Amino acid sequence: MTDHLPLLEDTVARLAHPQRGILAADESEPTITKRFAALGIASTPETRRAWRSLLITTPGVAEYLSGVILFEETLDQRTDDGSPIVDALNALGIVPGIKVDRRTVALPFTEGEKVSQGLDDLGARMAAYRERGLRFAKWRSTFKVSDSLPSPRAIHANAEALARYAAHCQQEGVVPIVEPEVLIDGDYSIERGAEVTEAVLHRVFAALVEAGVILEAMVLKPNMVVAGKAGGTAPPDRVAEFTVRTCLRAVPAAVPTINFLSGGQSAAEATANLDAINRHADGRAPWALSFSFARALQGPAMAAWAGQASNRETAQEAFLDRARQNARARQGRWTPEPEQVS
Ligand code: 5MM
Repeated sequence: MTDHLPLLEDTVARLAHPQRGILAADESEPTITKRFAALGIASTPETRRAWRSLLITTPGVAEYLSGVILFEETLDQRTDDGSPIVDALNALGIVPGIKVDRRTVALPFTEGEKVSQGLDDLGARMAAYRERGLRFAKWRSTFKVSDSLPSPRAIHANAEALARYAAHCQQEGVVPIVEPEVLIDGDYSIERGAEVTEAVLHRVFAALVEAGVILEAMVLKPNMVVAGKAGGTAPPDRVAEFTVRTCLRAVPAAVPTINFLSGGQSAAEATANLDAINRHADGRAPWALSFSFARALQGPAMAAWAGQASNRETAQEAFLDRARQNARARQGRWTPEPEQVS
């Protein structure tokens, strides 16, 4: 049990805000470097700071964001006007959080499957994060799909790690975002994506319950159920049908909010699918169904920015636009933008 229940309840209620979602700005250095490199942007502490400052200081964006997940490096960085980034988020009423899993390593006796690291000293790290004003954390585990993968061994190892992480968080008054990601890579069908996602979620929730995690004080961040990238694109109504069915089968009603990752879908696809999920779930979902996107929120804005200070305003407009569209989609109230006539 934890002495921090009121804090946990307050945080999760703020994160589950009915018109908002979460921005994932927690790419580790190798990941942000890859995203920048694709656009010819150098990855340095200063370019990473400038980018993340641009995002969170976008005028009006607080209307659409309940929380922002940060990467450790950002905790010591400041916005362009000199405010510590955590303080700037708090001033905007956006809950600051932190990614705490560390690099993945190969899991022995599997076909190259991975397990996320970072459990050593996590209790102490969590207490320090709470002292710094961080109210939630995030841990991601990934699952590769083939006809025979993920193996029961990989599902079990990652579910255990997610559960131990979540328990450490709650013991220290930090809300855990639990992120089991069935990867989009591969040529699998949407039916196979549903089968794997359901198996993973069942095992993750069994581990969370065994570890004593308070389901009412967590956020689930899963993949939407889609076909593999090389398996053809399923239309939004199919994605919605399989995603809602899978969640109804595997996610306890005590969980307040499910915030999907975008996982390599285009920004437009992720929004259309989130909207379809909310429309399909209307009246039968016990949880909020929102977003915790990185690429699907940041992608168009990062391309517009291209590392140039002179593009800052255009990039902020693009970011605000994605945030606004996803906030509509998380209410099932999104309408596609009319085609631009040139
Ligand atoms: C799946 O990645 C998470 C959501 O991002 P997308 O919406 O782009 O799929 C994201 O929060 C991710 O966990 C972080 O960017 C950290 O990733 P790395 O690869 O750096 O651990």
